[in-house]
Amino acid sequence: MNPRPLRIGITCYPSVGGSGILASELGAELARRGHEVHFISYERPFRLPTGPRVFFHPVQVNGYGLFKYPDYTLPLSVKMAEVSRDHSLDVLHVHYAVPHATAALLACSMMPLGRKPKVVTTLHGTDTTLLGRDPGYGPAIRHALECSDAITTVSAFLRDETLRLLSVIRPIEVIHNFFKPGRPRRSRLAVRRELGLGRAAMVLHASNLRPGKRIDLLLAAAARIRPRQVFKLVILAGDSFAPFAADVRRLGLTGRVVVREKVTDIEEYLQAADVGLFASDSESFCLSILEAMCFGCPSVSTAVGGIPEVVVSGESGLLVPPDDADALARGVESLLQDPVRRNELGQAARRRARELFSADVIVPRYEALYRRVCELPAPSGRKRGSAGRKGRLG
Ligand code: GMT
Repeated sequence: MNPRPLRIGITCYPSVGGSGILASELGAELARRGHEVHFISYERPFRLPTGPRVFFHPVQVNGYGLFKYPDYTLPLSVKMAEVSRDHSLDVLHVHYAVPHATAALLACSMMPLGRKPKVVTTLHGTDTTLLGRDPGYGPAIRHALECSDAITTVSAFLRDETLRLLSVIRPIEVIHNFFKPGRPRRSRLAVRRELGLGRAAMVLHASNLRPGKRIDLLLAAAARIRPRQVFKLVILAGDSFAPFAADVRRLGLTGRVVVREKVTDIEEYLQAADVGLFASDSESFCLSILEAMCFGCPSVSTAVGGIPEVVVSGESGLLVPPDDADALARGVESLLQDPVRRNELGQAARRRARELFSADVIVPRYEALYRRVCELPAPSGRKRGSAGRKGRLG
């Protein structure tokens, strides 16, 4: 007998950012698998598709005159409790601990006994590595984690950092991120034409441009790639690129850097990319590298945080030490000069993405986790708590 579908509440940051993208994709995949998914946030997540069994519940934030800072946590918790009650949610799955995990616990304490949903908290990165160190946040994050019914992290690196920085004594399950590429609507040629690439190779960077992405280092590396005329750096920016325009001019990169801001049809650009370039100084996973891998595009990246779990250097991409513009530039040059090797790394990257970080591998792990915390039977043919393949790295 097939077990009943689940009713899952998901809260994430709806703005451009890996945690919101992952949460949206997960919600869409869960709905496709027959579950009912309720997104609760201040805005509809930007990559959340419309479709059956996907609902969005906006949280209204009021700026009362008395408040110097508007409060989001309380109205979020009230909305979480309301949706949990009205839709008999089994699980509240919060992405990024602050303030979502605290709001979920508060919501549960507003619910009558026997009707409280289980709380699953997924840590994505700076909720541990930055806020976890902050004495104004750390104790509240630790408390929320200790009180969650399950904790997951998107990499083993982030699990270890969470144990180290927050001294959490609960088990933490590593469930890596996944990406399910959509079908590009335009051809590779049409996109290359739009970008004005001519015969140049396309070096791709996609990020929200936050300080940790080290756009300064990225541009410095691009300025050292020789010969210059063989490539263009295409930056898919989740935020305004204007603050970096002067650096582009100063480094003599005008005409070599093409920027597209707030792109939603990312697949169109990914299919056209030859090499990814990432200069981050901290990254729990780096979803953008995985997105490129799915299109057979190998990346040159700094070997920081969880990135070595995503890319095996020399096999499915190239990793170089952090803060080293020369090493990044040499890495890109080596792949531009050797299309055969570039293609081999790209194919290996695509295989690795499919085998370890695809929706078919990762989503069943979340389903199994939900059923486990809810003490519901697993689908027949699978052992309880072990649904889905455990990734080699899991
Ligand atoms: O933690 C953050 O800085 C925000 C977050 C986001 O929403 O973009 O990024 C993190 O989560 C992504 C999805 O799991 C990961 O791919 C990013 O590596 C991670 N960022 C950091 O760890 C700095």
